[in-house]
Amino acid sequence: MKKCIFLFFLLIFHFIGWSATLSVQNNLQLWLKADAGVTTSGGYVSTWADQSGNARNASQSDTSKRPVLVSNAINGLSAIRFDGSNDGLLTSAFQAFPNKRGSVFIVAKSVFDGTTGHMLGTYYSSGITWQFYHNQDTLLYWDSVSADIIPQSIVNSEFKTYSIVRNSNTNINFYQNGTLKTNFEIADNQPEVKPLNIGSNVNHTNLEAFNGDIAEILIYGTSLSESERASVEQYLGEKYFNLAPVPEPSSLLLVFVSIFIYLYLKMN
Ligand SMILES: [Ca+2]
Repeated sequence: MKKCIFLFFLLIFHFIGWSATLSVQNNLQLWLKADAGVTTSGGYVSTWADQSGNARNASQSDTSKRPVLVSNAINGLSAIRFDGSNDGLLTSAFQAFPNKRGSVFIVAKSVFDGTTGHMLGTYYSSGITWQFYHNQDTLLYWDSVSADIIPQSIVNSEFKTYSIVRNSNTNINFYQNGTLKTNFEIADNQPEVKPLNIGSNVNHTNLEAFNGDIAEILIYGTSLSESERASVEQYLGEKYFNLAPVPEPSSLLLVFVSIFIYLYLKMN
């Protein structure tokens, strides 16, 4: 019985301390993850439900444009696969960069097919919009005013975490798997309130369909601090890339509680 109680506490410690949890949730505008909230029909994704609490669910009514839910795509977890032809999902309209600030995280795998692949953005035919897309191994930013390229930012057929932080009116920092790769200057603009296109420009004739998988997307309506950004990347790293967990203060407390209980039981 005493051993059972001890093991029970160890079990609690294990699940609280070592499961990947997202601790930074302030100003979270959109949170899509392929291991939750995916509605399929015949294997094709009709709705990818927003986990941020804002109900900005991504959906596709045209069955020929629905991506596929692939199980066991990365580290035993699911991902959404876009066919590079015409697949794309669309959210309700919102401002992804309020006051010209924002932080975007994407866990994705590109499969080079010789064409441009739109991963994420609000690209339309007119207005100030934004778009992150790739052309082979180069990630590009385009906002209808300014454009920039991040050379060799994409590795073919490999999942990576891409983090994009707009931390001033005119600067964007770009990180790959938690490492700063480059920063680049953009025009001092305010993107318009638009639905978010995922996987292709489903609202535009220039589809630029993305060929590859997306496992998770997080968009914050603020420029995250260095420690907040690192915390989000830690969560994604533990979940998808077997990054060693960093014990939180709460789990360290549980270790001491577990040891205390063990010693107490031993003495009695
Ligand atoms: Ca299709």
